[in-house]
Amino acid sequence: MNAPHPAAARTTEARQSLYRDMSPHHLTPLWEVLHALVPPQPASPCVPALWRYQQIRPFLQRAGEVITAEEAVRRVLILENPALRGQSAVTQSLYAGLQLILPGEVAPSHRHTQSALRFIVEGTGAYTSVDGERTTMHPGDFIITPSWTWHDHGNEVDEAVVWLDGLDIPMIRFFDAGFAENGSAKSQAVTRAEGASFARYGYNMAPVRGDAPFGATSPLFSYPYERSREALHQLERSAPLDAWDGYKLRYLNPLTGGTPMPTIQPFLQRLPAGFDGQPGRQTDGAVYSVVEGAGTAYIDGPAGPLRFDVEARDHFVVPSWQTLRLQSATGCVLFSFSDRPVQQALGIHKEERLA
Ligand code: 1HN
Repeated sequence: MNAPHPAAARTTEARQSLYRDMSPHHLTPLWEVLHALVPPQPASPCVPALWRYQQIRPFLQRAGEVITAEEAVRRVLILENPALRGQSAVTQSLYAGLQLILPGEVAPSHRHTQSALRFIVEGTGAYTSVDGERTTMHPGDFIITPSWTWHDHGNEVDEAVVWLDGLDIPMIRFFDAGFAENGSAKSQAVTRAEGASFARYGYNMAPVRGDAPFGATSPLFSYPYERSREALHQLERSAPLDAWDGYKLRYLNPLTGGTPMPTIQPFLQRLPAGFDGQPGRQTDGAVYSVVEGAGTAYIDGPAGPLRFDVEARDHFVVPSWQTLRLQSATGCVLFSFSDRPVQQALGIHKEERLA
């Protein structure tokens, strides 16, 4: 190798000496990091990951043996992105976990700035209370805990109930904007009949007077699977199949037609038997919960192509801007959620349909 030109060597030395001298003053040269700061395209540190229910269910069982829901406050196994261990994050902006509540247990009342969704994975009959109203959980129900609303969960039936929690924890942490407090009672007082929110907002109608009770969040806090599944079923009979998504619907806030939660958009989709989807990518990384049936997710990113063969109750994450292709030989239903509403509010959401 040739020795560096003396002039070049002097320049390098002068630069290094500048960096060294100014570093104690908390100064960094942009030109050394510019490329990484504004990459030509998204370069998520996240990796695709799969949690097979059959493999992880025993850990939930063991969690149920070593700690009560009350002691834990929330007995949850966090689905951590393998590339973000220790950060309680499934993507850079989202948190996901599987929560277990056993017969007779209560997860005590509290509230926080962070918004939560629940997607019921196993068991029927536990309840969640939100703002004085209980709702009973059934597999496939999508339930919202709006920001800063009191919420507690309980199980008064004789089977274990497990659900997927999706929260905007990393986003709120990023903004340093989170508050939380504990309720004075273990379970909040019930002040409205079960179904009161559905009666007002669940039939494509809304009260003539009154404001949105939860601000930017949907006033409908339970979206029963029976209804959403029926919507997909009717869609399948009447609408053309989308070559990328199959039949895919977004849950909506009935008062606005927009996202039910300001920070998270949930979706439900059906891949009919024999579906062989086209590849696509989006800037919103997404968490998937397999509701019914089985299928295959092909995810292609910087780490190379991956294939996840999934079945009901499995969960997987697709990072931002990695290519996803879905297949199902026998048909399946998928629930998913992402930070799309935030990206759309910022005008940065991007989708690319490849073929
Ligand atoms: C929370 O309040 C729940 O209410 C679940 O069930 C998971 C993760 C972090 C912070 C709060 C719940 C949570 C959480």
